[in-house]
Parts: sequence; structure tokens; C-alpha cells
Amino acid sequence: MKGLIVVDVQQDFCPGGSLATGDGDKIIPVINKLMDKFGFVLASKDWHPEKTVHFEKWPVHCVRGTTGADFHKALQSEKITEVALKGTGNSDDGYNAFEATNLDVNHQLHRKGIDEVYVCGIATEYCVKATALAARQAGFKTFLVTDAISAVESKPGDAEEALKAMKENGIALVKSGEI
Ligand code: VGL
Ligand code: ZN
Repeated sequence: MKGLIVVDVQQDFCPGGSLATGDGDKIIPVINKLMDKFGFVLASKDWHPEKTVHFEKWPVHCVRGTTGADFHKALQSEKITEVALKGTGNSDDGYNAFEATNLDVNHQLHRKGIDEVYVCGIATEYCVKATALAARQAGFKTFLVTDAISAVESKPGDAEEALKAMKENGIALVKSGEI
């Protein structure tokens, strides 16, 4: 059985937000269509406290309860089965959705009989990568949906390097049309 993880499609990671990717909003129509192909859709949210060591590395973003932490308005959130909140502590980054503190993601996936995990969302080289690697590590057959991801790319080549690292770790790259 396959399951979809939609990583951090939140206002602050989209154009106009405090940690915007160039085209975070452009992948949303693709994700909306993609969600129709899955019976189980888990969406993660970066959900930080006001004070956290994470903000020593990053501009303040996705503070829990603020509009910046909302799902992007264009995301059809009624298609989401479970919301996983991560980065909720004040002493860690919480890059991967399996670190969610409101629910046990690994357990939820197993409970639904899921053995294939598809990952999409934002940002390619941080939370998407960390989530895909964690899924693989947890023993799931893992796929990255390459037309449904968006990168911060603070350094040119970061996204490319992330794709390479994921491939090397046994994650298969697929296009949404192939699913
Ligand atoms: C993310 C940087 C900081 C992400 C979260 O969602 O990829 N990136 N916090
Ligand atoms: Zn963050």
C-alpha cells in the first residue's frame, strides 16, 4: 500500500513568506492532483516555538499558531488525512517529519499497511531530503516526486546535491505523472 508525505507546504516557505523558496507555490497544483492518487496523505508542518536554537541558523519562520505556519491557501488541505507537527522543541531543528511530536508517523504508516512512501513538498535540500532519508531508514520503499518539490537553494547546486544523496541512499526519483 502506498502513502504520501507532503512536507511543509506552508506560507512562510512560499513567495511572500519569511523563508521563501522561489517557486514553492508552483508545485501546489501538482500536489493537489497527486493527493487524489493516495488513500493516506500525511502533511507535515514546521511548527516552531518563538524561541529556538533553529532561529540562530534561519530567519524566524513557521512560528506555531501564526499565519506563516498555515498551509498555503492554495493547498487543498481537505485531502490531508493526518497533520504531523515537527520542529516543536527549542533545542533541535526538526527537519524530518518522522520527528513529529503530536503523532508517531512511523506507527501511523504501519497501522495503515503502508510499505511505499512517496515524498513531496518543501524544501528539497532540508525537510524533504531529511524526511525521505528517514522513511528509507525506517525500511519503507521510498520515492521522491521530483516535479512536486521546491528548493531554498541558498547555494547553487544544493538541490542537485540533495537529489544525488537521496538516490545514493536508495530513494527512487519519480514524476507525479508516473504514479
Ligand atoms: C525547512 C529550513 C528551516 C524545511 C525548515 O521545511 O525544509 N528548511 N526549517
Ligand atoms: Zn524550520
